[in-house]
Amino acid sequence: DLSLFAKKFRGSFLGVLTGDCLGSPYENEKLTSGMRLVLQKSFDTMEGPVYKVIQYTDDSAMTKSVAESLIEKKDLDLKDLAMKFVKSYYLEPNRGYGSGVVTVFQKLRGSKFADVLLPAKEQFNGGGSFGNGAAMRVAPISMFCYNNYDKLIELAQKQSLLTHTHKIGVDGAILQAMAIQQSLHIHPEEQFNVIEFVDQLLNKMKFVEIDEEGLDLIEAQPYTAQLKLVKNLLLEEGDDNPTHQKVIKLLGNDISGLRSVPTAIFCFLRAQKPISGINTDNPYRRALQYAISLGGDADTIGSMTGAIAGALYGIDKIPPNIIHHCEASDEFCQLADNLLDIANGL
Ligand code: 8NA
Ligand code: MG
Ligand code: MG
Ligand code: MG
Repeated sequence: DLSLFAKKFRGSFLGVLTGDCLGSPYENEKLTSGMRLVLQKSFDTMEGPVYKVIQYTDDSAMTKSVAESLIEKKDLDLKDLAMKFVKSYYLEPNRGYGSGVVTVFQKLRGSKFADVLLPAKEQFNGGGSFGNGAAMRVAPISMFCYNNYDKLIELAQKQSLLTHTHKIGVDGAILQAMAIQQSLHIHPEEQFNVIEFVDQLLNKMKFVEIDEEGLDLIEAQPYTAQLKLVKNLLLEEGDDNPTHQKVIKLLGNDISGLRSVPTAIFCFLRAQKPISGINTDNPYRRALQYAISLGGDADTIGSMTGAIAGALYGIDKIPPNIIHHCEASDEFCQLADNLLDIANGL
């Protein structure tokens, strides 16, 4: 029998994988209500016998590297992680990486990893990437630091700097890491308050989003502002509220950290209650299907939602056939188990 945390670690890892795999066919799509019906049918099919295995993309590939490096080095070793990212990219370059991050991989390899932090700093004329790439791969950090909040913040930030140095890219990873850690510490049978979940994140982000002056940001505390919107949207009543259109307009569904990480947190929390057009009793599936139904960066938002939801519910609540429809699911289970051993200092 697996321990509670073993189930939760597996759940979060398989959350990353299932969200990525099931979301990838919808990446860059704007879903009509007809397509959301197709999505419902496709999820129904995925809960049935395995008839095909869906490939994972960059989200899972990079998460896998983070996990493997933490397991091997028993700590965050930036040079080792940079080498693992680059090796994984050159072995399988067609996993759907962001167009900017490929430049980082080329420079890392070209410079023989002389200064692993330099290529990321040079991105976008020195501004750094604000993409969600550092957030989408952060789940193993939440697990490695599941009992240590200060270390969680430190390592979530550090691992970001290999590819994303823009404050939006880094803080998105920190926020996603916090959300996963919070979920790990909620009992799956517990009735928890979704507003309190957001309030806890708001209290923590207050201390992360300081000293923003001088940055060319619309808001001084942009993630805090988005989390307040998440709260307001969660307070709306009715199965068909808020509308997809409203969520996409206010929270976003794109490749930036700012307009995808709070969206994933919202999807996870909104799915605690029924959502019209999503016919399932399983809250994990509801969260995943809802996240993907928003379209846009569907694999990454699906994957981040899956990581948070899986950390709460654990692997027992993820429909087994959905797991088996995804490439490398056994390997992801094994990584979760190994990471728990490392996190517990074994
Ligand atoms: P990234 O660092 O390359 O950023 C992604 C994109 O965001 C860049 O290519 C730019 O277009 C834009 N961007 C980021 N920072 C800036 C900036 N400072 N100024 C102007 N533009 C900027 O990649 P990432 O690792 O953050 O990945 C983010 C997303 O890209 C993920 O969803 C990932 O899956 C991937 N993606 C791939 C496809 C695809 O077609 N395969 C489609 C969408 C997203
Ligand atoms: Mg992807
Ligand atoms: Mg990744
Ligand atoms: Mg994506």
